[in-house]
This record gives sequence, structure tokens and C-alpha cells, in this order.
Amino acid sequence: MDSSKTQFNKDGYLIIKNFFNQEVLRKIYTDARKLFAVQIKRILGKTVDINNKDEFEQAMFDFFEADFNAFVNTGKQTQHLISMHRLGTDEKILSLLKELGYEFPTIAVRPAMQFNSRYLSKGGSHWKLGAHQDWRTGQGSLDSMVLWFPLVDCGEDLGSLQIIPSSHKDGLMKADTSGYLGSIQEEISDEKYVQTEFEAGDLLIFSAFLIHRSGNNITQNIRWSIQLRYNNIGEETFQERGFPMPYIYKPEENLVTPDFPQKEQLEQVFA
Ligand SMILES: O=C(O)CCC(=O)C(=O)O
Repeated sequence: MDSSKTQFNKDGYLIIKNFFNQEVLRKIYTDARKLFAVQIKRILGKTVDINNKDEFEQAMFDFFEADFNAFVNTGKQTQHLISMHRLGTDEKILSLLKELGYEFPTIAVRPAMQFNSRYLSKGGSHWKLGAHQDWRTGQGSLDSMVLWFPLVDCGEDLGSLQIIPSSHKDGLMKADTSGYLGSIQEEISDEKYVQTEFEAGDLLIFSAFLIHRSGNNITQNIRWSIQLRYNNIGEETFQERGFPMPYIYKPEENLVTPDFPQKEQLEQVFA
């Protein structure tokens, strides 16, 4: 067996240094900040320099406090960035999946971007996830995989991911279904976790059964990261289970902006 596959099967993860093209990651990071800058201008009335990290991130926190709803929706827009979706179909990723045993990869769920900071949380679990296995939410192929990577250099202080090597073979743990991804109920001792560290461009790829949790971001900065998830159509039980798709994606029943648009606005758009 190929050595990276042997290693992956044994540990349940690989960290690959310098996997991504820096330019490509920079473009995604820039697009995400530009999206927020548009709404920061509208809500806070100021133009922020997205390259001035502290100033920009303080404006993110102010925006979060000033209009939570618009902030959440802007966060949702980041999940739809074309630059990020394009990366999700990159040949380099597909080759890696093939090397790790995929015959026929599919995208398990939309790519996700996270911006973790205690100052972007209303006490919920989003900014800091407890121990979990992604398989519980995805329920895809048994060899379902997650690609996790930061858009910025990221170590312990920024709350980089903590993983338990080889835990992917422990089976599906009991978990509550509350919160974003559900937390494992069983007490797990802190010593079992390995703290990951990255430079922007590095990749962590792990089995959807690997137990992991967020680290503690003790800084004043935001931890920007992306998660891409894949299933293997060639995996037998996935076929036998009829390709479960537990993610629910549906439109709002009512107009989000009441009484919008007016006929005149459309006439103006199409003039
Ligand atoms: O980035 C994080 O803090 C947690 C992400 C995570 O655990 C996941 O997406 O499964």
C-alpha cells in the first residue's frame, strides 16, 4: 500500500505541509474579508482596510454587535464564495483523495468557512466545538474525509484544531445532537489530544470518524479556516444505504425582506 495511505489508515489523519497554492488561499481570504467590508460600510458607516488585521477584525466585532442578523447572513455568504468552491474541486485535492483510496469522490456538503473568535459568539457552540466526529452529521461513506486548513498561520494560541490520533477506529461515539455538530458525551482525558499547528498553505486531512475539537483561541484575532468534506461513491455500505444525505437545504417560506421588490426597482434594474 502507498505509504501515505498506510499512514492515514493507521493514524486517521495526515498533515501535509505547503499543500495549497498561497495565491489561491489569499484570494479566498480576501474575498471573505471583502464581503464583510461591504456590510461593515453599510452598518458602521466606515471603510475598513481589510489588510489592517487588527483594525479590520475590530470592525468585524463591532459589526457583530451592531447587527447580528446581517453578520450571520454575511457569514452565510462566505460559504458561497466562488473562489472557495473552485478550490473544492481542485485537481490536487482529487489526486490526494485517489491516493488515499477513493475511486469516485463526491462533495459531501457545501464547503464551509469558519471565523472563530469568542467575540463573534453569543454564548453558542459555534466558535469553539467540543469533541465530535464529523461522520455523525454527514453519515456518508465509511471512508468519508474532512480537509481542514487555516487561511492564516495558526497554532495553539489561535485555537487550532486538537485531534486524537487513531480514534477513527474506535467506532461512532455517543453524542448529543444539540449545538452545531453534537458533542461526544463520554469524558475524554485532555492528554489524548494532539495540538495541531499550521502555516497558511498546510493541510490537515482526516477521517470523518477521527475525534477532534476546537482549541482555545486566547488571542484578540480571528481564526479563519476552511473545511471541505468528501464521500467515496465506491464505498460499499454507502451504496447499500442508498447514499444518505442528512443535510437539509431549503428556502425560507416567507419573503426575508417584506414588500420587496417594488415593480419600479425591477424596471430600473432592467432599464
Ligand atoms: O475549526 C474548528 O474549530 C472546528 C471545526 C471542526 O471541528 C469541524 O468542522 O468539524
